[in-house]
Amino acid sequence: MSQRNQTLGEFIIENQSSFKYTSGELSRLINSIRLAAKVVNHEVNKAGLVDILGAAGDTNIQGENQQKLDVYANEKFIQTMTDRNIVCGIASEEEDDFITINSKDENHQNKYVVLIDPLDGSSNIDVNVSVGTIFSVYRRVTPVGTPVQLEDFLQKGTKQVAAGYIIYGTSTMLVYTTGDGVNGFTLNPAIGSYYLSHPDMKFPEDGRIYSVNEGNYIHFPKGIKNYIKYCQMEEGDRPYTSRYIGSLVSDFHRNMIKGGIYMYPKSSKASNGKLRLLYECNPMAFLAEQANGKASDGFTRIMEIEPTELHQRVPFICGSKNMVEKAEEFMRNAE
Ligand code: P6P
Repeated sequence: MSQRNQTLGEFIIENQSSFKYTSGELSRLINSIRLAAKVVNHEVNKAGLVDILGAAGDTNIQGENQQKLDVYANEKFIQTMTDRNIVCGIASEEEDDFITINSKDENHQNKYVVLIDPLDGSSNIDVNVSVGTIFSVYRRVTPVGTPVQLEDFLQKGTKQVAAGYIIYGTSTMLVYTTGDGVNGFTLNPAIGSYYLSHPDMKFPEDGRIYSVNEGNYIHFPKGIKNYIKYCQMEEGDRPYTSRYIGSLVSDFHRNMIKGGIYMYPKSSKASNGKLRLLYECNPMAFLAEQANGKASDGFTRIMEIEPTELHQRVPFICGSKNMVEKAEEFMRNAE
């Protein structure tokens, strides 16, 4: 049983035995993410003071301007996991292709791959709005000791062994699951330790918050339009409240605590939506389901979608179970 104010390190050790792949490697992986998050948090928190704002001048494979902090966060997470000889491969939103990491110890071959969005919502950085890091962990499927392959990354979300996010907000939190519930740890920046502040997090079955960019309303499918109008109706427990931060991690985190639904549907402008399946939707779906929530593309469970490309996008609806099921009902009825 986890105790409040337990440190993340104590929690990992106490729960390591409950993880079916007990080898300590996953614990070391979570620890490396914890360390990188502290380093990135330090930079995010002083972004306004140091010339680290603004685009790095390049654009990533998504065609999005790379903010310097995007590049910095990407480098820090990759370097931290590489230096600690924990994973055999990394895929990142900021990298066109996956990165192969050869073990430094021929007697120990690594078996995990990590997929990461190093700084999601980065367009919020220079307006001082919270941003986040999202990560997803799989066991490789190709032979241990051989170079990692694309198929090690193109696995269904149901195969994830761990997933989580760091939210750089009014406080910095690490929220993750290894398939045995969701726990949230808050960083005490004064001493650099994370403390278990949100044990066993759960989505309320229902909620009163809907999160969607209504600026795209006219481009949405009819089912989504009908669901948004349903949310706005004066009837029963509605109208709901619209809250959209423009940072998936922040909207998801608030909805998990208060109850709510987040939607990034497909549209006539984006035929598969905007969010990436492998390092945004799958990890958030794993967390949602572990917290009694739900995540689909409007018709199919996100974690059942068979990946075909590293940076593929999917429509994403995620949050309180009853709200997601109501949105799915509107999508089905509009077919
Ligand atoms: P839009 C950030 O770029 C992101 O990937 C999510 O964090 C966020 O919810 C969404 O895109 C915002 O996109 O098109 O509404 O600005």
